Amino acid sequence: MNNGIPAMWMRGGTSKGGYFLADDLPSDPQERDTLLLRIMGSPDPRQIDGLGGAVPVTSKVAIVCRSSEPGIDVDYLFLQVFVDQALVSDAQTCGNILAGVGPFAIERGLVMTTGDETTVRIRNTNTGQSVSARVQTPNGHVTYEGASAIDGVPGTAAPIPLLFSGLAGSKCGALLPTGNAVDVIDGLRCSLIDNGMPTILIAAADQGLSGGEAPDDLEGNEPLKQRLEDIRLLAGPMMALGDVTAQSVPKICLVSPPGQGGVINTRCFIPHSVHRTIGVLCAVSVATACLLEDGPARDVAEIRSGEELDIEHPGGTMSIVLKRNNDGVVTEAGNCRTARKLFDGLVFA
Ligand code: NQM
Repeated sequence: MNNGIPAMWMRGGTSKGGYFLADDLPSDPQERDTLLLRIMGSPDPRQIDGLGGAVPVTSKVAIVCRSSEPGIDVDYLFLQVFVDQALVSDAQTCGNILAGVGPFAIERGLVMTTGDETTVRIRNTNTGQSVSARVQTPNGHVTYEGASAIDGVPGTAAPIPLLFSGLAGSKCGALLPTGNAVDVIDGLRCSLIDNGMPTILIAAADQGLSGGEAPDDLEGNEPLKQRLEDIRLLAGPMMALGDVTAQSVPKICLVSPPGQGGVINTRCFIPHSVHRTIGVLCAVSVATACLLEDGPARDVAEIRSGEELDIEHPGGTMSIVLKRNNDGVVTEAGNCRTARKLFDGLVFA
């Protein structure tokens, strides 16, 4: 390992992290995690001795290999490397880092291009869900340049449309793990939902908030953070996640009426720092909660006709397309991301 480990650093959506071929990392999970902590510089709030960016969304890892699953090109394992704890968790996936998986798989020769656009079929091994990613490949090469903008990232880049299926109950076994659209936890109305990301929805108004607060203000509100963590720890077993003290799921999302023409406004705790935008699958779970018959999201959502739901967040809006069957059940979800190759080389541990 002293000779360096092949790694590609990429921005995927509004996240950033290291992309590795599975064969380039130790197969023993404990050995692998020790190495990844060292590469990221964790535990340390500044990650000064590593490549992590000192916040959860820049301390992420994708491990990719060819898939043995029929109809799937590559398997993607997502790992969250905690910033200030010696913890690496596979308990969640990440739809933002996912945006880089298709380009990475093509760049590493795991998938051949098929024309100006190449569809990469990806299985997320954290959850078993599958997703197809459409990557721009003019002249047989991945291009990162293009005209698509996503809120939370300056400038424009090539679009990478993602289409997810089989999301319901990704970690909790059911879309509504308690069977209810609303549960009351310690006197607070919550929706516990998992359409790709285990998420607890709480009305911002129930915490005496407008929902438009800046992430730094929410992060500085210690009584609020403690209250939300208490709720999260109670919700973990109810969501079939067990003791979630050392897990990055469930996320907590404060919801409020939209203010920018979207469907709903959000502030997400992931789970202890506040997201500057929103996770892709967290947004899918929030969008799905807007369509439930009851709950904090439904109470404030302004649903318009059509399949597209714009989820407002501190950095703008994220558009989620939900496809429903004749019974109104969400069967597929779509979102467009972008990605950028930042660095390809060897990382030393
Ligand atoms: O929900 C952050 C992110 C995410 C997760 C987090 C994500 C998703 O924005 O799909 O992308 O919730 O830890 O990178």
